[in-house]
Order: sequence, then structure tokens, then C-alpha cells
Amino acid sequence: NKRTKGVTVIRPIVYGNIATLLPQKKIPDSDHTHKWTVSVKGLNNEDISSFVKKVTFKLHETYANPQRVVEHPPFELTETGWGEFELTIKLQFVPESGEKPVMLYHNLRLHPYEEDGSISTANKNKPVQSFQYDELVFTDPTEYLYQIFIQH
Ligand code: SLL
Repeated sequence: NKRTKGVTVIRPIVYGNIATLLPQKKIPDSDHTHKWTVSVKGLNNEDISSFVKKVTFKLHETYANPQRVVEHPPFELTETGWGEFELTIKLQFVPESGEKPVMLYHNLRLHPYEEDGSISTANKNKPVQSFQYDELVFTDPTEYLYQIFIQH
């Protein structure tokens, strides 16, 4: 697993969530109001599974089994719930890469906020999206990882 000295590879990623309001009484005896999906993707849907082995989404402790592991693309998770919280997203890379896990943090967003921070009632039935762009930086990648990057 030799390293390619002096090489830096940058991979753009996009992560975040979409959320929609659940039809009322969709889930009997539940206070869940929204359905949401959190995801990590390559930019323009570029496949990241050649170097990402698994993604662990850590949910709020009010969820049963809050650690959710996704080992295949698409690296996403769908749930329902009633509240917003900060998600921890751990990316683990293929073992041949010799790369340490990377932690990402995302504030799950369910509500359509106005610029002043109030919740928009006019938009309350529209899907909400909250995504952020980031870059994974690999310094002196292993030969293995470098080969993956020049093939894609
Ligand atoms: C707070 N931000 O400060 C909130 C926490 C937690 C949301 C929100 C649980 C769903 C379930 C759910 O939606 N939690 O019970 O399965 O208190």
C-alpha cells in the first residue's frame, strides 16, 4: 500500500436532507409529522462507492437504534419524525485506501424557515431541502486510491 508522495486529490461531495410533511394520521398513534431522507453523494451524482465503504448516520437518541449503517450506494437513510436535530455522518473508506474516517455534521431541517427565522406557513406543504457542499481532501493517497481516482 505505497503512498504517492506529493499528490493531493480532492473529491467534491454533497450531503444533507429533504423533508416532506406526512399526511395527517398517516402513522396511527404516532406524533411523527415529517418524512425525511438524509444522503451523502458525489457532486452531480458521481459514484463515491469506489472509495467509500460505508456511511454511518447517527440519529438523535429519541430514535430506536440511532446508529444506522449503510454499506451500499445510495448512501442515504429515510425516516419519519417530529423534530430537527444534528445528525452525525461518518464516512469510512475502503481499507486499501488507508484513510481515516471522516465526520460530517448536518442539521436536519424539516421546516420551511423564513429569512427572519420564523416558520413559513405559506410553504408548509412544500418539500424542504437543506444540502451542503464539501470537499474530501486526500493527501499522499495510496497507489490503490490514486488508481481509483484516475479511472473515474
Ligand atoms: C430537541 N431538537 O431539542 C429536538 C429533538 C428529536 C426528534 C428532536 C424521534 C422520532 C421517534 C424524533 O423525531 N426525534 O420517536 O421515533 O428536543
